[in-house]
Amino acid sequence: MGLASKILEGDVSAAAKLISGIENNTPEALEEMNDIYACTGKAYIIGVTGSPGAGKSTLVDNLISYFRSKNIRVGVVAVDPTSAFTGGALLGDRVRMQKHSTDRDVFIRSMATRGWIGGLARATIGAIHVMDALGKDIILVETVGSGQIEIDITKAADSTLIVLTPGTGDEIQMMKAGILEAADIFVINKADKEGADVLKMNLETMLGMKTRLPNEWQPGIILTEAVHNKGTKELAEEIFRHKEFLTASGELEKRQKERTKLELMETIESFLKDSIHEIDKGDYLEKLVDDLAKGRTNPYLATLEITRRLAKDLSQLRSGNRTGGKPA
Ligand SMILES: Nc1nc2c(ncn2[C@@H]2O[C@H](COP(=O)(O)OP(=O)(O)OP(=O)(O)O)[C@@H](O)[C@H]2O)c(=O)[nH]1
Ligand SMILES: [Mg+2]
Repeated sequence: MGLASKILEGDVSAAAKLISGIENNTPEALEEMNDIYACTGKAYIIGVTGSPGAGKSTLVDNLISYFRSKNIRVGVVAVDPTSAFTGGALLGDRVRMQKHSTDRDVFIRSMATRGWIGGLARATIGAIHVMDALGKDIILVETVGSGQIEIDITKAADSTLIVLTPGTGDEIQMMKAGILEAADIFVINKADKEGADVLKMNLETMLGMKTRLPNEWQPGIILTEAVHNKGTKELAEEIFRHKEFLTASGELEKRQKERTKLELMETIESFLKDSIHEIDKGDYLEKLVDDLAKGRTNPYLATLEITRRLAKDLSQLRSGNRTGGKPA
């Protein structure tokens, strides 16, 4: 039996294997994804982003417990694209979420991304699909909010939570990076620290400056003390309120469409990148680079030549010369 059918029967180790296959971009993984795809699209996806150490994992841990108390099955993808924090964060996540490790209705996966930025959004969406097919109702995606990748990943979520902490000036950095725009719900964590009220006021002012249509979602601001499990219920209720809003307004469908588009673009992009490296098993490219160095061609002419060659390869693929093909 293939991984896909095992996953559809709830096999956790098959799910873990397929996620590794997606990370490594194997042709088998692409085929398995094709097999599970029809059984995805049911889970609700919650993105949790914020600065390193803001308390995202602690919050996620609290939310897992809350959802489990409602008998909701939970998946978690913890993504860390910043290599400097990887070791600590992954270890931290494992320790923090360990209490759920014996619960078979909780599936947690950390994405080891040191030096591996390309394809991150693709692999994350892939992992989401696998967890969805595994029968998870809610999937939480934790990312460090530092740049473009997070903006892409927030596009993949149905509800995006931005976690801020008092006295750090995070909100200014995130506003500059355009991350605040992506928030559906603001979480002010570490509300036990001084400055939570000031941060709340600042956020309200920032939000007040934005003109919204009457039927547009107004991001809520929830205060939490994740280490003391305070504010979890309020946060979960705000997430459900947002979910209802999205469903009633038809926005949920739009977000799902946006996610599919991102997935398609990422998949095609990595397919093409791989195909370029596949051309003539690398030899062709090396010769071209030699020609470039010797001034016999230039990057523009070479690009035209490569794309023509690629088009030829791909048309052969379409006519069945290469079955299966290279994965995305
Ligand atoms: N004082 C205080 N500390 C907190 C609170 N929530 C979390 N912390 C602490 O903040 C530290 C970081 O928490 P994490 O949950 O690992 O934060 P994170 O955002 O997941 O961190 P990275 O994944 O490394 O970016 C831990 O020592 C937590 O105990 C809170 O409400 N108040
Ligand atoms: Mg974390």
